[in-house]
Amino acid sequence: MPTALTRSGADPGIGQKLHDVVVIGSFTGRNGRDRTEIQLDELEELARTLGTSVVERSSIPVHEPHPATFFRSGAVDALKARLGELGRPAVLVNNQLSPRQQRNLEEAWAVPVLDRTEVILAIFARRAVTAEGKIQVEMAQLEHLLPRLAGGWTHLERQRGGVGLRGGPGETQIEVDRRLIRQRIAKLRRRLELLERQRRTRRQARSDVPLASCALVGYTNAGKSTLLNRLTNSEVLADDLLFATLDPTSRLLNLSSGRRVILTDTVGFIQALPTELVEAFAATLEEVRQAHLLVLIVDVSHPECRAQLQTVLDTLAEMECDQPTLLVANKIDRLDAEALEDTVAALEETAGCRALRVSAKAGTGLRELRTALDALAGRAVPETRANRPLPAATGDQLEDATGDAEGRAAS
Ligand SMILES: Nc1nc2c(ncn2[C@@H]2O[C@H](COP(=O)(O)OP(=O)(O)OP(=O)(O)O)[C@@H](O)[C@H]2O)c(=O)[nH]1
Ligand SMILES: [Mg+2]
Repeated sequence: MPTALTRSGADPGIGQKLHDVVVIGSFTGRNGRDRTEIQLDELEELARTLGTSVVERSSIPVHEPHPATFFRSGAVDALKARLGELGRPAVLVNNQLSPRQQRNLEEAWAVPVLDRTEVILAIFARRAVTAEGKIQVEMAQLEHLLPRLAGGWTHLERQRGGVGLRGGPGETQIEVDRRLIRQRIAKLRRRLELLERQRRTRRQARSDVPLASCALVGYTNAGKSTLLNRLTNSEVLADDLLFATLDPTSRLLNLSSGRRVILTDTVGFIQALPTELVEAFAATLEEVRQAHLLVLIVDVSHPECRAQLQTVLDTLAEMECDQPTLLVANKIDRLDAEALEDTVAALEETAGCRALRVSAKAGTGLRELRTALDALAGRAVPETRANRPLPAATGDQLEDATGDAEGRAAS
């Protein structure tokens, strides 16, 4: 069912609804064009994830962004005519637009214009399930909205019929809106801090039981949730959509030595993750930072898998994550032997380590993955009475009967 998209994404049903969209990107030089086309593929995927239908895409040469409209006036006029022919679909722009550029383009084209950050924010708003997830998304949206409140373009007015609480004499509606938004952000931050304290307590309770914790990380749609489900017989939502997972989910995984580890599925990474989101999702990302081990999953069948791996490595470096990491080349069922060799070699070169070949869907390579995890977990967390592996034979039996024994652990 195609769902409507609003500018903020927070209130589907209020504000402008988008069904058909045009995606636009800019490029400089010939090589730049190829890069832009790849990014537009991803923007189309994001649009599809939102339930909108992409009716056209175009890449426009931009040598120097125009301060007022990003694109040159010739291109703005040409697009205006084309948008008219297409029945005025909304426009998704791959570039980060300044509030002024965005406003001017909306006025020139008389259609909603969303930049990439807003598209991602709207998807996150759709996906958020837990209280923490919802607060994090709302905070990110308000942070994004704040600089965009300007004369004649107040989102609050448009979306919620204005806030209508004028303060002291001389305070304009925009100033009131800004003040109210700041207050709301402060309130959300306090609530988030409370939830973060609870999360910390849960994490503390887990670390009292000295089990190794392992976070599944990777580009969005790499197969993290599918792998978690496979390994622990769980039913976390796994779907061919970007950002199917927002909230971290943890499961207990029994390994064949009898050692147990806590496996946590996390939100996927994407290139140029909006800074508003990185800040708002600090608590969620903390799960990754705190894990003893990482399993870094790459979709080998994606044409951009090497660049995606690089994005994940860069993001982990920015987050100052330097835990022992297993590199997993996933979806090997989708490549022939030769292509697989080349791709895995390229990934290993990028990461500077060997990769395990896995198909989370078909269940290939999981034994090797479990063995590698087992060894790494043994090194990461010192053995105590509480976490000592059971004798191997018992461990095997456990593994055979893992079905319900594993799973449903700490969350
Ligand atoms: N062919 C094939 N498809 C796979 C494999 N692993 C996962 N998929 C598919 O890839 C898609 C994405 O899988 P998810 O497990 O949701 O990916 P994710 O990394 O959790 O994605 P986000 O939560 O959106 O970041 C789904 O349609 C899966 O069925 C695999 O080994 N082979
Ligand atoms: Mg997922």
